[in-house]
Amino acid sequence: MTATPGEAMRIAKLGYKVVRTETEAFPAADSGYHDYAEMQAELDKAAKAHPKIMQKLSLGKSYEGRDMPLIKISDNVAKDENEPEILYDAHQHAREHLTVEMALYLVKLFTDGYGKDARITNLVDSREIWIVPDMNPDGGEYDLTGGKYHNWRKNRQPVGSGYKGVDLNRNWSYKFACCDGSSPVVSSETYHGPQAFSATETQRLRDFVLSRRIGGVQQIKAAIDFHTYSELVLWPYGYTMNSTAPGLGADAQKTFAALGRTFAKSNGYTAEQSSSLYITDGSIIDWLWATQGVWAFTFEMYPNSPSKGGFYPPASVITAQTARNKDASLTLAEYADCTYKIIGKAQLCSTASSPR
Ligand code: 0X9
Ligand code: CA
Ligand code: CA
Ligand code: ZN
Repeated sequence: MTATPGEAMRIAKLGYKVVRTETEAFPAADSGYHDYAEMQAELDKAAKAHPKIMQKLSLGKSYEGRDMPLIKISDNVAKDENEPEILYDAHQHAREHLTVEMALYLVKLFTDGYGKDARITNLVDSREIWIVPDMNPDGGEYDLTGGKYHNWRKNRQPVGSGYKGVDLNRNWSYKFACCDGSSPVVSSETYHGPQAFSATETQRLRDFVLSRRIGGVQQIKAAIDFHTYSELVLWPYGYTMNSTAPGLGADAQKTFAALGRTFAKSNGYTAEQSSSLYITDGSIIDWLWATQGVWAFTFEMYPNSPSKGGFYPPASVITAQTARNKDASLTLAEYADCTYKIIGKAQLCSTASSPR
Protein backbone atom coordinates (compact mmCIF):
# COMPACT_ATOMS: atom_id res chain seq x y z
CA MET A 1 0.00 0.00 0.00
CA THR A 2 1.34 3.44 -0.80
CA ALA A 3 0.44 6.93 0.37
CA THR A 4 1.58 10.49 -0.20
CA PRO A 5 3.45 12.08 2.74
CA GLY A 6 0.25 13.93 3.69
CA GLU A 7 -1.85 10.77 3.60
CA ALA A 8 0.80 8.85 5.51
CA MET A 9 0.75 11.47 8.23
CA ARG A 10 -3.05 11.31 8.56
CA ILE A 11 -2.91 7.50 8.65
CA ALA A 12 -0.21 7.63 11.33
CA LYS A 13 -2.37 10.00 13.38
CA LEU A 14 -5.13 7.37 13.32
CA GLY A 15 -2.72 5.09 15.16
CA TYR A 16 -1.52 2.91 12.28
CA LYS A 17 2.15 2.23 11.83
CA VAL A 18 3.44 3.83 8.64
CA VAL A 19 6.67 2.47 7.19
CA ARG A 20 8.48 4.63 4.71
CA THR A 21 9.94 2.67 1.82
CA GLU A 22 10.30 5.05 -1.11
CA THR A 23 13.78 6.49 -1.39
CA GLU A 24 15.61 8.72 -3.81
CA ALA A 25 19.03 8.18 -5.32
CA PHE A 26 21.76 10.38 -6.72
CA PRO A 27 22.22 10.54 -10.49
CA ALA A 28 24.47 7.63 -11.56
CA ALA A 29 27.50 9.84 -12.14
CA ASP A 30 27.30 11.00 -8.50
CA SER A 31 26.57 7.64 -6.90
CA GLY A 32 29.58 8.16 -4.62
CA TYR A 33 27.31 10.45 -2.56
CA HIS A 34 25.07 8.90 0.09
CA ASP A 35 21.33 9.38 -0.32
CA TYR A 36 19.18 9.16 2.82
CA ALA A 37 18.89 5.34 2.85
CA GLU A 38 22.59 4.89 2.13
CA MET A 39 23.49 7.33 4.90
CA GLN A 40 21.35 5.38 7.37
CA ALA A 41 22.94 2.11 6.25
CA GLU A 42 26.43 3.54 6.66
CA LEU A 43 25.62 4.78 10.17
CA ASP A 44 24.07 1.44 11.16
CA LYS A 45 27.16 -0.36 9.90
CA ALA A 46 29.53 1.89 11.86
CA ALA A 47 27.47 1.58 15.06
CA LYS A 48 27.47 -2.21 14.74
CA ALA A 49 31.23 -2.32 14.15
CA HIS A 50 32.04 -0.02 17.13
CA PRO A 51 29.43 -0.69 19.83
CA LYS A 52 31.73 0.36 22.69
CA ILE A 53 32.33 3.87 21.40
CA MET A 54 29.42 4.68 19.07
CA GLN A 55 25.66 4.87 19.49
CA LYS A 56 23.14 5.62 16.80
CA LEU A 57 20.33 7.54 18.46
CA SER A 58 17.59 9.74 17.07
CA LEU A 59 16.64 13.40 17.25
CA GLY A 60 13.10 12.38 16.34
CA LYS A 61 11.33 12.73 13.03
CA SER A 62 11.40 15.33 10.28
CA TYR A 63 8.23 17.01 9.05
CA GLU A 64 7.56 14.21 6.54
CA GLY A 65 8.37 11.56 9.12
CA ARG A 66 11.95 10.61 8.31
CA ASP A 67 14.11 9.68 11.26
CA MET A 68 16.83 12.23 12.02
CA PRO A 69 19.86 10.25 13.22
CA LEU A 70 21.95 11.44 16.14
CA ILE A 71 25.36 9.88 16.63
CA LYS A 72 27.21 9.79 19.91
CA ILE A 73 30.90 8.83 19.99
CA SER A 74 32.86 8.52 23.24
CA ASP A 75 34.48 5.96 25.50
CA ASN A 76 31.87 4.37 27.80
CA VAL A 77 29.42 5.62 25.21
CA ALA A 78 26.31 4.42 27.05
CA LYS A 79 27.20 6.60 30.04
CA ASP A 80 26.80 10.36 30.29
CA GLU A 81 30.27 11.26 31.59
CA ASN A 82 31.56 14.61 32.73
CA GLU A 83 33.46 15.34 29.50
CA PRO A 84 33.26 18.39 27.22
CA GLU A 85 30.69 17.77 24.50
CA ILE A 86 31.06 18.83 20.86
CA LEU A 87 28.34 19.05 18.20
CA TYR A 88 28.87 18.68 14.45
CA ASP A 89 25.72 19.16 12.36
CA ALA A 90 25.23 19.02 8.61
CA HIS A 91 22.70 19.51 5.84
CA GLN A 92 20.42 22.27 7.09
CA HIS A 93 20.25 23.19 3.40
CA ALA A 94 18.93 20.43 1.14
CA ARG A 95 21.21 20.87 -1.88
CA GLU A 96 24.39 20.98 0.23
CA HIS A 97 24.88 17.22 -0.03
CA LEU A 98 28.65 17.34 0.48
CA THR A 99 27.99 18.19 4.15
CA VAL A 100 26.39 14.76 4.75
CA GLU A 101 29.61 13.25 3.41
CA MET A 102 31.50 15.46 5.86
CA ALA A 103 29.46 14.08 8.77
CA LEU A 104 29.98 10.50 7.58
CA TYR A 105 33.69 11.23 7.29
CA LEU A 106 33.77 12.39 10.93
CA VAL A 107 31.95 9.24 12.05
CA LYS A 108 34.57 7.12 10.29
CA LEU A 109 37.44 9.28 11.51
CA PHE A 110 36.52 8.99 15.18
CA THR A 111 35.52 5.32 15.08
CA ASP A 112 38.10 3.74 12.75
CA GLY A 113 40.87 5.89 14.25
CA TYR A 114 40.12 4.87 17.83
CA GLY A 115 42.92 2.81 19.33
CA LYS A 116 45.11 3.44 16.29
CA ASP A 117 45.73 7.17 16.20
CA ALA A 118 46.72 8.82 19.49
CA ARG A 119 45.05 12.15 18.70
CA ILE A 120 41.72 10.49 17.88
CA THR A 121 41.94 8.10 20.82
CA ASN A 122 42.58 10.97 23.24
CA LEU A 123 39.56 12.86 21.95
CA VAL A 124 37.19 9.89 22.03
CA ASP A 125 38.36 9.14 25.58
CA SER A 126 38.08 12.70 26.87
CA ARG A 127 35.13 14.14 24.93
CA GLU A 128 31.53 13.29 24.07
CA ILE A 129 31.07 13.85 20.36
CA TRP A 130 27.61 14.41 18.88
CA ILE A 131 27.10 14.24 15.13
CA VAL A 132 23.84 15.16 13.37
CA PRO A 133 24.49 14.11 9.77
CA ASP A 134 21.18 15.17 8.27
CA MET A 135 19.21 18.16 9.53
CA ASN A 136 17.03 18.24 6.42
CA PRO A 137 16.25 14.73 5.19
CA ASP A 138 12.98 15.78 3.50
CA GLY A 139 14.60 18.56 1.49
CA GLY A 140 17.63 16.41 0.71
CA GLU A 141 15.52 13.60 -0.71
CA TYR A 142 13.27 16.03 -2.56
CA ASP A 143 16.37 17.52 -4.17
CA LEU A 144 17.07 14.13 -5.79
CA THR A 145 13.59 13.29 -7.08
CA GLY A 146 13.26 12.14 -10.67
CA GLY A 147 16.96 11.42 -11.04
CA LYS A 148 17.98 15.06 -11.31
CA TYR A 149 18.90 17.89 -8.98
CA HIS A 150 16.33 20.53 -8.03
CA ASN A 151 18.55 23.17 -6.47
CA TRP A 152 16.36 22.95 -3.34
CA ARG A 153 17.46 24.71 -0.14
CA LYS A 154 14.64 24.73 2.44
CA ASN A 155 12.72 22.01 4.25
CA ARG A 156 9.43 20.65 2.85
CA GLN A 157 6.87 21.97 5.29
CA PRO A 158 3.87 23.74 3.71
CA VAL A 159 4.02 27.47 4.38
CA GLY A 160 0.90 28.81 2.69
CA SER A 161 -0.14 29.99 -0.79
CA GLY A 162 0.75 26.51 -2.04
CA TYR A 163 4.44 26.96 -1.22
CA LYS A 164 6.66 24.63 0.74
CA GLY A 165 9.78 25.23 2.71
CA VAL A 166 11.34 27.21 5.52
CA ASP A 167 15.04 28.13 5.45
CA LEU A 168 16.17 26.21 8.52
CA ASN A 169 19.16 28.49 8.99
CA ARG A 170 16.84 31.49 9.40
CA ASN A 171 14.38 29.77 11.76
CA TRP A 172 16.38 29.88 15.05
CA SER A 173 15.03 32.19 17.69
CA TYR A 174 17.95 34.47 18.54
CA LYS A 175 17.29 37.79 16.75
CA PHE A 176 14.75 35.95 14.60
CA ALA A 177 13.78 38.07 11.57
CA CYS A 178 15.39 41.07 13.22
CA CYS A 179 17.60 42.63 10.65
CA ASP A 180 16.70 41.99 7.04
CA GLY A 181 18.89 38.89 7.05
CA SER A 182 15.99 36.66 6.01
CA SER A 183 12.70 36.98 4.12
CA PRO A 184 9.06 37.17 5.24
CA VAL A 185 7.96 36.00 1.76
CA VAL A 186 6.87 32.34 1.65
CA SER A 187 8.32 31.75 -1.80
CA SER A 188 11.74 33.17 -0.91
CA GLU A 189 14.86 31.01 -0.64
CA THR A 190 15.52 32.57 2.76
CA TYR A 191 11.94 32.45 4.11
CA HIS A 192 12.30 32.48 7.89
CA GLY A 193 8.97 30.80 8.66
CA PRO A 194 5.91 32.25 10.45
CA GLN A 195 7.78 32.24 13.76
CA ALA A 196 11.04 31.04 15.27
CA PHE A 197 11.25 27.25 15.48
CA SER A 198 8.22 26.80 13.23
CA ALA A 199 10.19 24.10 11.38
CA THR A 200 9.97 20.58 12.75
CA GLU A 201 13.69 20.03 12.12
CA THR A 202 14.95 23.10 14.01
CA GLN A 203 12.67 22.09 16.90
CA ARG A 204 14.33 18.67 16.93
CA LEU A 205 17.89 19.99 17.21
CA ARG A 206 16.87 22.79 19.61
CA ASP A 207 15.26 20.26 21.95
CA PHE A 208 18.34 18.05 21.85
CA VAL A 209 20.69 20.96 22.57
CA LEU A 210 18.46 22.15 25.44
CA SER A 211 18.46 18.58 26.81
CA ARG A 212 22.23 18.85 27.14
CA ARG A 213 21.80 21.64 29.65
CA ILE A 214 22.29 19.86 32.95
CA GLY A 215 22.04 21.60 36.31
CA GLY A 216 21.98 24.87 34.41
CA VAL A 217 25.25 24.12 32.59
CA GLN A 218 25.25 23.56 28.85
CA GLN A 219 27.39 20.47 28.25
CA ILE A 220 28.01 21.20 24.57
CA LYS A 221 30.97 23.56 24.46
CA ALA A 222 31.72 23.89 20.75
CA ALA A 223 30.07 23.23 17.41
CA ILE A 224 30.50 23.28 13.66
CA ASP A 225 27.48 23.69 11.38
CA PHE A 226 28.51 22.44 7.92
CA HIS A 227 27.32 24.11 4.71
CA THR A 228 28.48 24.54 1.14
CA TYR A 229 29.86 26.39 -0.68
CA SER A 230 32.52 29.15 -0.65
CA GLU A 231 35.35 27.72 1.48
CA LEU A 232 34.77 29.91 4.53
CA VAL A 233 35.14 29.62 8.29
CA LEU A 234 32.50 31.88 9.87
CA TRP A 235 31.88 32.88 13.47
CA PRO A 236 29.06 34.88 15.19
CA TYR A 237 27.31 37.11 14.93
CA GLY A 238 25.55 36.92 11.60
CA TYR A 239 22.83 39.43 12.48
CA THR A 240 25.09 42.46 12.91
CA MET A 241 28.20 43.83 11.24
CA ASN A 242 29.55 44.84 14.65
CA SER A 243 32.29 42.52 15.83
CA THR A 244 31.28 42.80 19.47
CA ALA A 245 27.64 42.97 20.58
CA PRO A 246 25.48 41.93 23.55
CA GLY A 247 26.75 38.55 24.76
CA LEU A 248 29.88 38.77 22.60
CA GLY A 249 32.56 40.78 24.37
CA ALA A 250 36.10 41.54 23.29
CA ASP A 251 37.72 38.42 24.74
CA ALA A 252 35.12 36.12 23.21
CA GLN A 253 35.41 37.89 19.86
CA LYS A 254 39.20 37.51 19.91
CA THR A 255 38.84 33.86 20.80
CA PHE A 256 36.38 33.20 17.96
CA ALA A 257 38.69 34.96 15.51
CA ALA A 258 41.82 33.16 16.76
CA LEU A 259 40.12 29.76 16.57
CA GLY A 260 38.64 30.57 13.17
CA ARG A 261 42.00 31.66 11.78
CA THR A 262 43.63 28.51 13.14
CA PHE A 263 41.02 26.39 11.34
CA ALA A 264 41.51 28.40 8.14
CA LYS A 265 45.24 27.82 8.26
CA SER A 266 44.66 24.08 8.19
CA ASN A 267 41.92 23.90 5.56
CA GLY A 268 42.85 26.86 3.37
CA TYR A 269 39.45 28.51 3.74
CA THR A 270 38.92 32.22 4.37
CA ALA A 271 38.14 33.11 8.00
CA GLU A 272 35.76 35.96 8.83
CA GLN A 273 32.80 37.01 10.95
CA SER A 274 29.67 35.52 9.46
CA SER A 275 28.08 38.89 8.66
CA SER A 276 31.05 39.81 6.42
CA LEU A 277 29.46 37.42 3.93
CA TYR A 278 26.02 38.94 4.33
CA ILE A 279 23.66 39.59 7.22
CA THR A 280 21.79 36.49 8.38
CA ASP A 281 19.26 36.56 11.19
CA GLY A 282 17.90 33.48 12.93
CA SER A 283 20.95 31.35 12.12
CA ILE A 284 21.98 28.41 14.26
CA ILE A 285 25.37 29.75 15.30
CA ASP A 286 23.98 33.02 16.65
CA TRP A 287 21.49 30.98 18.71
CA LEU A 288 24.08 28.46 19.91
CA TRP A 289 26.41 31.20 21.05
CA ALA A 290 24.01 33.80 22.42
CA THR A 291 21.61 31.50 24.24
CA GLN A 292 23.83 28.48 25.10
CA GLY A 293 27.38 29.83 25.16
CA VAL A 294 28.46 27.26 22.56
CA TRP A 295 31.55 28.22 20.53
CA ALA A 296 29.79 27.73 17.22
CA PHE A 297 31.19 28.05 13.70
CA THR A 298 29.73 27.74 10.24
CA PHE A 299 31.99 26.05 7.70
CA GLU A 300 31.19 26.67 4.04
CA MET A 301 32.87 23.76 2.26
CA TYR A 302 34.17 23.22 -1.28
CA PRO A 303 34.09 24.65 -3.87
CA ASN A 304 34.96 28.32 -3.88
CA SER A 305 33.36 29.04 -7.22
CA PRO A 306 30.33 28.00 -9.25
CA SER A 307 32.61 26.80 -12.05
CA LYS A 308 33.81 23.95 -9.81
CA GLY A 309 30.31 22.59 -9.45
CA GLY A 310 28.70 25.00 -6.98
CA PHE A 311 26.31 23.00 -4.80
CA TYR A 312 26.89 19.89 -6.95
CA PRO A 313 30.60 19.12 -7.18
CA PRO A 314 31.38 15.66 -8.62
CA ALA A 315 31.62 12.70 -6.24
CA SER A 316 35.32 12.46 -7.10
CA VAL A 317 36.02 15.39 -4.75
CA ILE A 318 34.39 13.85 -1.65
CA THR A 319 37.47 12.15 -0.23
CA ALA A 320 39.76 15.14 -0.43
CA GLN A 321 37.18 17.78 0.48
CA THR A 322 36.02 16.03 3.64
CA ALA A 323 39.55 15.09 4.80
CA ARG A 324 40.44 18.73 4.30
CA ASN A 325 38.48 19.55 7.46
CA LYS A 326 40.05 16.84 9.60
CA ASP A 327 42.51 19.04 11.44
CA ALA A 328 40.03 21.88 12.04
CA SER A 329 37.37 19.49 13.33
CA LEU A 330 39.83 17.85 15.73
CA THR A 331 41.34 21.15 16.84
CA LEU A 332 37.92 22.50 17.82
CA ALA A 333 37.28 19.37 19.88
CA GLU A 334 40.68 19.76 21.55
CA TYR A 335 39.95 23.36 22.54
CA ALA A 336 36.46 22.51 23.79
CA ASP A 337 37.63 22.21 27.40
CA CYS A 338 38.81 25.83 27.40
CA THR A 339 38.69 27.89 24.22
CA TYR A 340 40.21 30.95 25.90
CA LYS A 341 43.56 29.11 25.96
CA ILE A 342 43.98 30.20 22.36
CA ILE A 343 44.29 33.86 23.42
CA GLY A 344 46.37 33.00 26.49
CA LYS A 345 43.49 33.64 28.90
CA ALA A 346 42.79 30.20 30.35
CA GLN A 347 41.91 31.92 33.63
CA LEU A 348 38.65 33.06 31.99
CA CYS A 349 37.48 29.46 31.70
CA SER A 350 36.64 29.04 35.37
CA THR A 351 34.34 32.08 35.29
CA ALA A 352 33.29 32.88 31.73
CA SER A 353 32.27 29.35 30.79
CA SER A 354 29.20 29.56 32.99
CA PRO A 355 26.08 29.89 30.84
CA ARG A 356 24.52 33.24 30.24
O1 0X9 B 1 23.06 31.67 4.21
C1 0X9 B 1 23.42 30.74 4.93
O2 0X9 B 1 22.67 30.21 5.73
C2 0X9 B 1 24.85 30.21 4.83
N1 0X9 B 1 25.28 30.20 3.46
S1 0X9 B 1 24.65 29.08 2.43
O3 0X9 B 1 25.16 29.36 1.10
N2 0X9 B 1 25.18 27.65 2.83
O4 0X9 B 1 23.23 29.12 2.52
C3 0X9 B 1 25.76 31.16 5.57
C4 0X9 B 1 25.41 31.36 6.97
C5 0X9 B 1 26.43 32.23 7.60
N3 0X9 B 1 25.86 33.01 8.61
C6 0X9 B 1 25.77 32.54 9.86
N4 0X9 B 1 26.20 31.35 10.11
N5 0X9 B 1 25.24 33.32 10.77
CA1 CA C 1 33.10 9.03 27.64
CA1 CA D 1 28.42 14.54 29.45
ZN1 ZN E 1 23.87 26.32 3.64
